[in-house]
Amino acid sequence: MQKVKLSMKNIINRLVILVTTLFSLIFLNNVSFAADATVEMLNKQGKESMVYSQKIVRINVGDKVFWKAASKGHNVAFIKDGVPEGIEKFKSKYNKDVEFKFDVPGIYAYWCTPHKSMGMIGFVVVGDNKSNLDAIKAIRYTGKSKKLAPDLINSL
Ligand SMILES: [Cu+2]
Repeated sequence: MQKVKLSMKNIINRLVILVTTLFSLIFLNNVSFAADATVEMLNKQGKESMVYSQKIVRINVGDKVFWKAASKGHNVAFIKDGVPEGIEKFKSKYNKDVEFKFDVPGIYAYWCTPHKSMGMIGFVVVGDNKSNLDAIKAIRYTGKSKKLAPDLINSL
């Protein structure tokens, strides 16, 4: 009986070590610059509705962001004057997964076209470059997004 208990304890201990190792590997990967990032478009996350799963994403130059259409009725649209100079207009289709490769450093502000005044806004910071921060601050948000934007922009 005692022996069985001990070996069970052993197995559990080994499992704990394994899980902890896996967790720290995943965690460390996220803390250092992730190669790519995934953002989910959601109807609900916690107490928030109409929301991107991550409001701020930091990536390296040349990295891709993947937006997953986890809920229906959303898209990703770069905000006019909310992206580095020379970046073309970008607007994805509703209900579709979409990916964008960020080759120019700077801040990219985007929103969901039908929910842009409901707080469905997001930012991508590429190459830790905030040279267009003034332009980002000048974006005219409306509704709930107007309340959310200042804190987000301050934490870019
Ligand atoms: Cu939306």
